[in-house]
Amino acid sequence: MLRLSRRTLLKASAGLGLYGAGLGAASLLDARAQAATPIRLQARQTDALLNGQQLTRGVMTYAVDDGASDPMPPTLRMKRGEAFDATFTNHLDEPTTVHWHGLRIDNRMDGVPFLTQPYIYTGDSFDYRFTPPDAGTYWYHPHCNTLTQMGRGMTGLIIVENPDDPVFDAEIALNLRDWRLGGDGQFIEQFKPRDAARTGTFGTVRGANWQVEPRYTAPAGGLVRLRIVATDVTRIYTLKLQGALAMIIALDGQPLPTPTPFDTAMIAPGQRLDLLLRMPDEDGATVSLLDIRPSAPKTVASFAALGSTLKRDLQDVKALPQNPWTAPDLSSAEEIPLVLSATAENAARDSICGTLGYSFWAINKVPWPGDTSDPSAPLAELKLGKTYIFNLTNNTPHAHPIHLHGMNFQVIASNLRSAPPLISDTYLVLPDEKVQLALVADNIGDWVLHCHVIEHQKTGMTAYIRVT
Ligand SMILES: [Cu+2]
Repeated sequence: MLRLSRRTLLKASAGLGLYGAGLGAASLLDARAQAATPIRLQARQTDALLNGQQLTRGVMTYAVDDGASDPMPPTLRMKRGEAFDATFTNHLDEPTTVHWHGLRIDNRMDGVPFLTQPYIYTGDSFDYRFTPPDAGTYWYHPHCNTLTQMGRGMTGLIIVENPDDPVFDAEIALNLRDWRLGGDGQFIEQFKPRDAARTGTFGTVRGANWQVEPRYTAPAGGLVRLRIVATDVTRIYTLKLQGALAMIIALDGQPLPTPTPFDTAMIAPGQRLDLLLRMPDEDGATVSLLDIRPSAPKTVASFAALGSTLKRDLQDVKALPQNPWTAPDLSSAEEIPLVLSATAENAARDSICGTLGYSFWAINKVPWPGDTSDPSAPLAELKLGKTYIFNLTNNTPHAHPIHLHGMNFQVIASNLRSAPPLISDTYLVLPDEKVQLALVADNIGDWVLHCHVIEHQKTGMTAYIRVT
């Protein structure tokens, strides 16, 4: 399904000269807009109703002020090219950090303990200040004791606005993630070693926006921007809509040059899908968002048409404005091998940011469990401004969403599918796939790349590259 729909996408967008040289990331990264009014962001522990029946204790979350009533982490709104300023305070009983997934920002703000900043102890604060260069749909989460902290709730959405975006009749953002709860509604063990060595351990309660099959309303006959973010630690979704037509308008935050008819799409942990949904004309008619992977379709969320029809037309909507992007110079590119494999060597030592105690995975034969000190040497050292091609080879029988911090890459070629010329920060590499990802090293610093199945990340599938 995925291959077909991504191939369709490629056909639709091929040959348009898309993603041409933009402003260049550096110019926007260097731009420092007027100081924003700081928000106060905190990590805290709470109780929450996650399965619709019992209150779950020991939930970990974010809040923007002390009196927050909604337990779900707030969706943070930023503006492209304008400063964002958050004073973050840790009210958990353990250290944490904040990583801003997909935002190409200053390395010191990237939130990776040991590599970019010290972890933030209980009661301590850290000022996260940066200017997002790209509009789109992103998210934030910890990079310390990641499986526990994310598994217990710490995954929130980020919407970076562009004043030139088309106006929609409604916007709905969906934070897709599951929970590992027992029959009493309380957390059970976050992972099973035998599953960590395979696809990862799945949740027992499926969720969207911390609800089970939530239902929303939107104007009948209206155009809805649906921002979908897969923040689960394990689950790969294959999404399909029932009861309405839609167009894909952005993937992983990056606008498609031409909106493309939506059939199905696979989105893995870390990835985002922006749809333009045309609601039915009839008041009360319902649209369902389904996950059809692996077998029996499950309803993720539904949308009911409300009122008399607005009679909008899907074809009315133009492409979202492109983000700045420096096209890789493939003629001068240096190639870097990046081989994913299984291993049993070097089980992780204990760390203040948590280890799972196992080693199952490696990148270029080196297992590093992430969130720990001593990551050995960088996988590669890159020169600022130069183009590189990662030859990513998956020698495992499992799919891995490989996420790179701080920079975007462009998909160049794959041995399994027509390579959509997508720009992204997270690529789902399929079993036995070899794919080429090209990028211009345009952001100085040490940048982690890792599998976003967090059990894989935490049992060895983590490395970092250095840009100087
Ligand atoms: Cu993986």
